[in-house]
Amino acid sequence: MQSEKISSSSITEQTAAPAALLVAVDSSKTGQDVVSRSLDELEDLAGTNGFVVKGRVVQRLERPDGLTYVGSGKLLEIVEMARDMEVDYLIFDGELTPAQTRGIAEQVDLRISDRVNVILSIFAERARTDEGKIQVELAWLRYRLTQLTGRGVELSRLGGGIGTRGPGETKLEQDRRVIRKRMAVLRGELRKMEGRRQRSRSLRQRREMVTAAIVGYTNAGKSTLLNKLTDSDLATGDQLFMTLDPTARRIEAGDGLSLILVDTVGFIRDLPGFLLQAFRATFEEAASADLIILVCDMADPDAAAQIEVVHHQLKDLGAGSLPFIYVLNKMDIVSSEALHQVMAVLRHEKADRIVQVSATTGLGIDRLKEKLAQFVKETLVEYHALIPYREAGIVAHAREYGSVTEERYEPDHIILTGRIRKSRIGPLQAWIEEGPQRSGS
Ligand SMILES: Nc1nc2c(ncn2[C@@H]2O[C@H](COP(=O)(O)OP(=O)(O)OP(=O)(O)O)[C@@H](O)[C@H]2O)c(=O)[nH]1
Ligand SMILES: [Mg+2]
Repeated sequence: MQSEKISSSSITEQTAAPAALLVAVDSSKTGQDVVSRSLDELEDLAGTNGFVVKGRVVQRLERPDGLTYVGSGKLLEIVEMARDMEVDYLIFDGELTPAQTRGIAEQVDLRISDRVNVILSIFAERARTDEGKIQVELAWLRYRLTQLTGRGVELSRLGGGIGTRGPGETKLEQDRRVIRKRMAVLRGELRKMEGRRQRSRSLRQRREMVTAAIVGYTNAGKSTLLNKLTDSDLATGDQLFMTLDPTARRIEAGDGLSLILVDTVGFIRDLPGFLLQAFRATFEEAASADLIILVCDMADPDAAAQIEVVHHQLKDLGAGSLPFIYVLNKMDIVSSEALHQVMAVLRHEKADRIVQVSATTGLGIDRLKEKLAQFVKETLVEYHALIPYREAGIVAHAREYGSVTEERYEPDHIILTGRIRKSRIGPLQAWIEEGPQRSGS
């Protein structure tokens, strides 16, 4: 976010942070509770983005107005308020359409932003790796394009009949072309990076590594938990979207088995589609894991609703049917309301899939480690197989999806011993010694 520098001679309390007023619409559908929580969150987001929030305005409407979001009358009222509070920004709790952005700008002499813009700005500030930066830029461009498209339609109508071109339209077409070109370049670069990641993913599989993705709402304590589990020091903080780049760490699970833990980008309500799209590769990291560790912020009264948001978005990413472990984090400062509601949401889950921890005090961490070790053991099976030479291809399969500890070439078969993912045992099954198929032979 741009912010004016204060000169050293400045003696007022005025800070460089721009002041903002939050604006929301409360439709009968949403309800007051939901609106006020959404505004709490928007206030956090705005704070993370460097704004100082001076107040909130909620307008009851069936749905946001197509041109002014809150209606012209209300908008005038808001302008008055903003003047009294010395506010420079209005931040709308939603995604403004191009028509609304223009409609509001025509009536209001203030700077305008919305939830999507705020989230995008945070992402832009946070991205550290090349991949993260490219993803953010792609998201910006995709956003710009939707805004331009909307406007373009109207301008071309203004331009007259078919074949005539208004000057605005030509410029727009140029803009769009430039954007599309840049997007193509960025996509190409991303593909190269994804290729690299794919390779390291299959490397992990070949090395028999079971992977767990740590997912959850933003600020739930995912990175803190990963640090605690693996004695690392990834950046954490009481800010939204601290983590934008997935980081993997290895944890020993006993008996010489280990597990790869992957930290991920936090989820949030109304994550704009184009952002999800831009970060898809990152989120897919979670979808390709063997286990989802879903971290909940038990200090947040909204924890139960956050679990549902995460569930929903994971399902969209194709990770809905993976095995889950629910980690109820921040139990050192748990809100009893959150605990009550979360337990209600998880009532159908097996009790041994729920662990209460505190990633800062270490409470419950050993129990979680035990569960992870148990999961690794359940995921892999030990086998001892006699493979006929005509099936020698199975040896490569066994190497790909597990670890081979013994490989001996006897006159009439290959003796193979090792561990393999249960889900990949198929081709080996018939040749396992002491397995049901071989008993008696
Ligand atoms: N009291 C308490 N605070 C915690 C606990 N776990 C995490 N926190 C705090 O919660 C805040 C967020 O923690 P992070 O680990 O950055 O959260 P995250 O889920 O990685 O957040 P994003 O990367 O932004 O999505 C930090 O200020 C942590 O110190 C806990 O068990 N108890
Ligand atoms: Mg994090």
